[in-house]
Amino acid sequence: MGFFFAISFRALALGVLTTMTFGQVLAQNSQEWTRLRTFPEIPITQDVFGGPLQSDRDLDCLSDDLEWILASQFAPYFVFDSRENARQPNEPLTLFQVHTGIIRSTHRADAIACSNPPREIKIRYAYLFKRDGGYATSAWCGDDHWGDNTAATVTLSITRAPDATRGEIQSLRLKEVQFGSFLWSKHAVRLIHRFHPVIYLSAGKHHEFMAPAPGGIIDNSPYSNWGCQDGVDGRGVQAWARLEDTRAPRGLLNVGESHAHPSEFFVVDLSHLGLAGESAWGIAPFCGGAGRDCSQVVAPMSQVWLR
Ligand SMILES: [Ca+2]
Repeated sequence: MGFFFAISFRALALGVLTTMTFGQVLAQNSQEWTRLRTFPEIPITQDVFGGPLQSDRDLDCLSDDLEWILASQFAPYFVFDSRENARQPNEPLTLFQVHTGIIRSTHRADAIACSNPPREIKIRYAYLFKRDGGYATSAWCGDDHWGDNTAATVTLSITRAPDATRGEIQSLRLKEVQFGSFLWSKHAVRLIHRFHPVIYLSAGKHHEFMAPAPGGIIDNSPYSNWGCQDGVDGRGVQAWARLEDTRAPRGLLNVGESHAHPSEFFVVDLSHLGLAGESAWGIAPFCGGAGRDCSQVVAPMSQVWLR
């Protein structure tokens, strides 16, 4: 249980949105601001999969409380460009999904329903803005519009106990970090406080990068074919992904699984979170709450999530 208490405390501590300067963060955490090559295993000392149905409302064999703890442990840290032109106070709104790939049978006893754990768990973070501000540092590229949803995915590999007979596992290890055009370990990712990927967001477009650009400008954005400039100087606002909100069901921004996300327990209607008329599982283009004025160029929220 020690592991879980420790992680819970950390999760609570990280639930606060902070805005520190680049220099402050570097000064406090310089030894941890590293380019990742290997990653320590996290030992697990109790059963993870299975458990009572009432603690697993999205029917994926993982306790919904543990989903939040895992998501908090790897929650990203955002670094904006100093020329950002569209970020509203407290943005982005970060929703999360912890996905096992299992659909739990509700017709069998608990231990049997989840007796075949997956090899990995994927955590997806979707960060939402009311507006995309366009290529803020580009002379000839615009492309601003209502609504902006972008995602990052952390994959954890699972080691099962040699004598596992039910849902016990032995440890978790970070296997992959993916966002935008980038994938660790193919590309170097930066971590803060050991576990949290740092995501650099370009000015206006909020395109994702694993490091700031030399001189603050990327001449040929990897996110378009038009030679647009992405501004990525890493000298703007910094903010933790905040996975809790008192306006959300159970106070958490968990969206659940595609096959089960009852709205008493998971985020569905985003109107309560400042995005009028939007749903975390919406099938219409995401418009950042703008309704009819939307140009409908952004993917529906339902396409953001793993299934
Ligand atoms: Ca669950």
